[in-house]
Amino acid sequence: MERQITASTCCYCGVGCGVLIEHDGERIFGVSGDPAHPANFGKLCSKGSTLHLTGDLSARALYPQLRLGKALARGRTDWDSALDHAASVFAKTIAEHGPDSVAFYVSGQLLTEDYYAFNKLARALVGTNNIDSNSRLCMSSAVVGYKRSLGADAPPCSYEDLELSDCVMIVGSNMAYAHPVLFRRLEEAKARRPSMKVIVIDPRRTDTCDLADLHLAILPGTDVALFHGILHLLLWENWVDHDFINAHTDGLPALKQRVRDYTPSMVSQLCGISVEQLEQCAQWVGTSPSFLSLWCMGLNQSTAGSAKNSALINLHLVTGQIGRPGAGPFSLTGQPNAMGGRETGSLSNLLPGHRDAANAEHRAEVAAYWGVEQLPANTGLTAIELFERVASGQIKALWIACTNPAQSLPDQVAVRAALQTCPFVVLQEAFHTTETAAFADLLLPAASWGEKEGTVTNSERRISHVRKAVVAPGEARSDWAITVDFAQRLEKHLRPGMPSLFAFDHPAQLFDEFKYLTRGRDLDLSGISHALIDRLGPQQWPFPEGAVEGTARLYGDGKFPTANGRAQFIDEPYRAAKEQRDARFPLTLITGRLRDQWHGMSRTGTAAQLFGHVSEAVLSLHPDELRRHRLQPGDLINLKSRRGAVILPVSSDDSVRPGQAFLPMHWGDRYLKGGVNTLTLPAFDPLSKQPELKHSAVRLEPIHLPWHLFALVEGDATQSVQSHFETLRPLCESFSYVSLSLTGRERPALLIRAASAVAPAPQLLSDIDQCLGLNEGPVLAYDDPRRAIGKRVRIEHGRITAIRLAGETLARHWLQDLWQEGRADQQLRRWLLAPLSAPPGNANVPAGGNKIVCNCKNVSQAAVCDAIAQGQDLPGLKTTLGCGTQCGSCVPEIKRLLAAHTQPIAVIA
Ligand SMILES: Nc1nc2c(c(=O)[nH]1)N[C@H]1C(S)=C(S)[C@@H](COP(=O)(O)OP(=O)(O)OC[C@H]3O[C@@H](n4cnc5c(=O)[nH]c(N)nc54)[C@H](O)[C@@H]3O)O[C@H]1N2
Ligand SMILES: Nc1nc2c(c(=O)[nH]1)N[C@H]1C(S)=C(S)[C@@H](COP(=O)(O)OP(=O)(O)OC[C@H]3O[C@@H](n4cnc5c(=O)[nH]c(N)nc54)[C@H](O)[C@@H]3O)O[C@H]1N2
Ligand code: SF4
Ligand SMILES: [Mo]
Repeated sequence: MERQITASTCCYCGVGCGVLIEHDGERIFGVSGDPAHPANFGKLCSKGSTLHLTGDLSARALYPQLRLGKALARGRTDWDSALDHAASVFAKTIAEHGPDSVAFYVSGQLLTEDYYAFNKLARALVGTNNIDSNSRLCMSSAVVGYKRSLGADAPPCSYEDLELSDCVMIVGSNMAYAHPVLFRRLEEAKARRPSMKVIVIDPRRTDTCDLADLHLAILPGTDVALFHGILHLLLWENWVDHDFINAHTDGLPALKQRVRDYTPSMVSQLCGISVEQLEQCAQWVGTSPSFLSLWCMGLNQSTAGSAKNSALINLHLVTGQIGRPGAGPFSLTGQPNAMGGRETGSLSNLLPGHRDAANAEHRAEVAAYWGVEQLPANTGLTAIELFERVASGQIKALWIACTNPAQSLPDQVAVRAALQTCPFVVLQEAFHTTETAAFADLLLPAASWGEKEGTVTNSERRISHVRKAVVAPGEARSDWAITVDFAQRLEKHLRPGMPSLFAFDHPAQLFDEFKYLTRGRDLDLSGISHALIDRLGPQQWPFPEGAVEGTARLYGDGKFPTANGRAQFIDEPYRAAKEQRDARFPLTLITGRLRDQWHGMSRTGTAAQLFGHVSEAVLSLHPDELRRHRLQPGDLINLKSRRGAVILPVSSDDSVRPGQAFLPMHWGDRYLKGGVNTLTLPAFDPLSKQPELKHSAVRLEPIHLPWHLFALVEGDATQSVQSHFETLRPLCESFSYVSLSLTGRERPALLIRAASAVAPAPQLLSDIDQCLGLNEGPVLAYDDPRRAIGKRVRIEHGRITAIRLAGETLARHWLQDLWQEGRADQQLRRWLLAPLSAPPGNANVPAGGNKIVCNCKNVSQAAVCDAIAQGQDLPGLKTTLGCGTQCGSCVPEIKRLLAAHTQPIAVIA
């Protein structure tokens, strides 16, 4: 087929950018930003613009696979056998143990049509409310916040409001990394109108702070105290909108009583900021003509997540800063279709159309629409509770789709044990490589981005059409189709002879059935269809039938979807995070995102160039903390929490405050033995049930692992990097520290670092060598078994293609540089054949300077620093090096390097 362009939507974050996919119907060649899409107007970030480089076929799930016993390996099967088997196991389980003995755990990365099919399957056919989504880890506190304060789960703002606002408060959001294109829009707006005030509230000094007029580095978990402290000052200074309060709100008197105690001095102490900073913040919030807040996981992922959301919305209500251009409480959604999940009611406590499962009237409405007698009244399980019930044996069949719980849920030791004991685990996945895949009894290959059709709703309530460009690889099928096919088979067991509830042949039919469940409700989107979006472009709800355009802003008339039409001030006390640091666990571990990786990295982890920015799992600590623990950057430590331990290197990073540590959430067990969520705790918010993934108490323990391994192997036509990954990762299991990543750009390679207390059995090393291609052929080797030192390098056509150092790995940076430069000179050969472990000369500089700052133009930190040292400014750097000229994701970091030029910068080793 000829090359063509299909307009679709990026599959990563909730900004929901439009992408143009260049393809030939079978392969995708490139992506670019869609200039016509109102979320991004042609821009893409470093992740969106590299979509075509991800998704290596050898990592994809291609065929259904089934195993008939936990001890057995999965074997290939066909779709009919797979789904018939699943239907009979589910039917038998339901017959023997009731509908609440099965559960569905789904994802904000499903499309609205997929979500709707799953929800109908669980509630109408199976008759259980046990359907929850990874949005429980992500947005559920925002859902509670909006519903309690404003009456409905609807972010009332538009992206345009970021550009129109006079004061933007970014709290618990690192939008420079997590919502980059929106951050670009904010950067441009502030450049045009420097009087706009930007406040960032984050314990860490993130790249987002680059735009901040004021950064409040509050102590983790103290947001409610801060918001109450701001409210105290707003009331004291009379920076409030009495008319709005009187006409449109309830509940201020009780809250006033409460915040009387949140004096500036008390709040400044609790939050670890100065009184002046607090006052400045309150003044801008209270006196700016328009005030907008943007927030994300720093508020939601907390045992006080609901209270944090409400306390922030209180500030908007007291100032009347809602329903106007540039104003409002604007929750940024994480996943591309976090909103669609909420609209279709795919959290256990919800029902389609922003209804509640606990509300009998709501249940009756939906049951009538679906043509079933009733919907289940039993309370459904939320994510954490659901996995607890899997562990205790109550859930006997679990269907997981489009999420990787063996990586992303907290308290992984317990989660993996639960998955291991569950009699029947189905996993509907696009990639066979995920941590959860190991636990699947039935693996169903799903079509993924570029291969499937449906809709998603972004943070500003805008519904976009996700269009299919290419055919899915192997036998992978669209999620809605898998779900509908399974449901039809299950119906034969559960509703024999009755008309099907799942007569869908196309995702547009699912959308059309769903949309009438929103009619007359706050989110009424009954006027939207796939065809309408194709005609008019992506639209914001509410968009009732007969409307000609969507709705940019809610609550402009001061009427709220509550019983009496008034918004509600919510009065909640400040409660500290569940796990406080103490003498035994003296550090607070914060987790969060990296710029160029997506969650468990099943997709981004297939593109070597996305490791250029951060190459491996390291724990970030303030330099004082390193000194206190007598650590050097790069030293391995044992990081322990009350639930588990992970061994990894430390780095010096003064963007983290002393007493805290930061670890990216991406590194699961595949990349870092144990994975980050071995450490995190399952405690959750009492209302939203969202777990506190952001904070856990940890300590550093010294660890002595004198035996080290370093390996690098290039992928080639016979063996891709991914297949090297799959064969080598299990071989490393016996080492104490294991870290895998990719490196390179044109020639991607797998990198392995490992360490253990003693040298492994020679057989293991020889097995590893065999997988690395270092057991035969053009290999130079030196082994000193007495000192347990071994080095092997494969040289083909004058270039290094594989490296393995064992015992000591002092020469790894030098060798990696030689590999990268494609050099294999006499010096290397001499070194290889000598009993030396250190590299020749003083070549052993840490690879910190190799860090790629600009991924689009492949510009390293070293190159940027050199140019800065020669006097270049930002425009100069852009002209000479090209960095920051494409997606712009690296501009905040370049500005930081420029600012740090006068003082030494912290290099991550
Ligand atoms: N590059 C990239 N982008 C993504 C994703 C990704 O995986 N990679 N995932 C998407 C998803 S699903 C989500 S949910 C979003 C998440 O987007 P964000 O929430 O913006 O990202 P995080 O890094 O998880 O957390 C944000 C910040 O919260 C801060 N924080 C921690 N504790 C507190 C606290 O107590 N109070 C305050 N005020 N701040 C605190 C952290 O230091 C961190 O900088 O990103 C989306 N975008
Ligand atoms: N410590 C810590 N843990 C966290 C967080 C944190 O900040 N800190 N953040 C939490 C948050 S906010 C979130 S959203 C979660 C995310 O956690 P997960 O949901 O586990 O994250 P992903 O890796 O995106 O999982 C999505 C899976 O779907 C697969 N997939 C991709 N496309 C398709 C498709 O079209 N169909 C199907 N069926 N599968 C597909 C991908 O290969 C991937 O394995 O992590 C949570 N965990
Ligand atoms: S900001 Fe980046 S990751 Fe998010 S939708 Fe846009 S291109 Fe995709
Ligand atoms: Mo998320």
